[in-house]
Amino acid sequence: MPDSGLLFKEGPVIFADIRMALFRSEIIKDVSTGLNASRKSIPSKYFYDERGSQLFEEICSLPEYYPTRTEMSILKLSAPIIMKSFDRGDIVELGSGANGKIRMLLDAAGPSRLSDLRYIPVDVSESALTEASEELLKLYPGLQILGIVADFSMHLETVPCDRKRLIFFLGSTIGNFDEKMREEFLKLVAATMNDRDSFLVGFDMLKPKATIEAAYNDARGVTSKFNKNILRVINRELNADFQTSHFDHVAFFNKDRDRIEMHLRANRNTVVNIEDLELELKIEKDETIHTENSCKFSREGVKELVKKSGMEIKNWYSDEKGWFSLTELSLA
Ligand code: AVJ
Repeated sequence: MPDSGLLFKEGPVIFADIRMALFRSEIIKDVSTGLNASRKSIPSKYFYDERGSQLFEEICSLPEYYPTRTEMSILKLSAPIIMKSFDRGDIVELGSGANGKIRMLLDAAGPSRLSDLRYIPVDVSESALTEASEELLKLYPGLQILGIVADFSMHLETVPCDRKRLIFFLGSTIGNFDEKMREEFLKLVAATMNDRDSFLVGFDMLKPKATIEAAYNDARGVTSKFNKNILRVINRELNADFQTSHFDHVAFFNKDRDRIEMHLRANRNTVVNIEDLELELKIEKDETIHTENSCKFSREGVKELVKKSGMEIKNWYSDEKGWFSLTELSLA
């Protein structure tokens, strides 16, 4: 990884890293706001360092974690329809991670259209981007890839929009935003779209509470490791000394707000030093640090959100149980 310059090349893939310069001031601001508050929190985007991204990939193949499998099955069936009239354009994926969902689209395009397509993954995790891109190039030689290391919620303007685009926002990552941010984010994306573009958004739908809670409390404890990893990120980035064993993973469905909440709950009184914030944090037994919200949606909720954002639903793809939805949006 280069430490200066924004553009770099790894083999045939071009990367633009716009995150580096801003990362430090962002994490300082976010963590100090979150941990100085009376109800402590850390933004969920800090889960995804190299280890966190790997743990998330592990979560995706857990038997309890239904969203990935379900969304994949929907993508597989809908990809031929989505790709039907799409050629010579860019496939943008916001928060692409490493799980290669985009393969379904590339497979549906077929080898003859591949060289006219460009894949633009945008992710905060450089390691996830590099790995995913290398993997894709092996499978689809000739595919052009422009990887953008960025927090897509802040730096949408770095994504090219000079060609026809399919923009993917999968995995129900939209569920990590609160209501206000969801609407704002959709509006931001809409503002970068042309009439010919489509925006494909994955929504995890409401379903029995036990099913949802199991997905965030897996038997093997991978989600627990993933949750605690955020403390290791803070330790490394801000010279802190959180002891992960002093915290327990807690995840439950908040029925009033239709969301899974993840917290880290102190299992004893503990003192944490965060050197770079010059902060000595006293955390009492049973106090929690809120690390993630993952909202679950109703069909009505999705429709309302889309309407408010100035877009319309062109297609709605779902699995037979209605557990997950992939909506294809366009400008209204
Ligand atoms: C990819 C962010 C949507 O909320 O389900 C998985 C992250 N957190 N297990 C989700 C996650 C705990 C995931 N998102």
